[in-house]
Amino acid sequence: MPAWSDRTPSPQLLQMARWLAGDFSNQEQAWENPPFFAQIRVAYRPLPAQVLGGIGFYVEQAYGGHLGDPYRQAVVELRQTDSGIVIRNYRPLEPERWRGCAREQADQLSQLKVEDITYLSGCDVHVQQQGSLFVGVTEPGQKCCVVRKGQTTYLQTTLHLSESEFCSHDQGMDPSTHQQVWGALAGAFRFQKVVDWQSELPSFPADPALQSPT
Ligand code: CYC
Repeated sequence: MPAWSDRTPSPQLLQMARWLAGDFSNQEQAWENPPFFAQIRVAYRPLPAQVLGGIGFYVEQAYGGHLGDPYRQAVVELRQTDSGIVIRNYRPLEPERWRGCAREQADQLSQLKVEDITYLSGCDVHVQQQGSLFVGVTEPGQKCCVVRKGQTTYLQTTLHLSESEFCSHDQGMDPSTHQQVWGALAGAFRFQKVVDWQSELPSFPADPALQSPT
């Protein structure tokens, strides 16, 4: 059993968490291609270690200029498995209560409990490291159900994360025709980090076998 199996994250998981921790903007892309890409901000705020017992983030997605009114709030948890990294997706039961916690009210995230969020089954993102890139896709099975404007869809998302960019492409697909119903039509959103929060990631004790007794 590797030393990082439960409490201590693997070096790979920590690397991914450091790259993800921050406030991202696609301003460059929005300027280059205004009809297709609205300006969006995505914040991945590290959660204190005790909230999920590992590495997690509180997420807010909002249109630029409307940061106080996010259109999506989520909690994600990074877990190492034998076959790679898995991102588990959760939704806050009372989103209003946590609004603003990605930025100004981040101190309140220490109050977050597992009882405040619900796990979205079928929505895990499976991640593989490919050189200096983490590549993720929704788990197989087309089970990540998203109802939008009364229409049931399944989510198909892809993620590319490097030190300098976070790219994601969320598409809602029709369960019978497999045609895209919602989401970007012109490819992935391309985000650059505008604020870095990696120093807020919880620190984990080194392998106890390497520590001298106190
Ligand atoms: C939904 N986006 C979702 C969902 C997931 C992700 C799992 C479905 C569950 C939910 O509603 O929370 C995406 N999860 C991810 C990604 C990762 C992950 C990318 C890797 C870290 O773990 N999404 C974008 C664009 C924007 C967008 C910037 C425009 C298309 O990346 C929108 N995502 C968006 C919307 C929904 C969504 C509108 C549906 C929310 C709803 O209506 O319920």
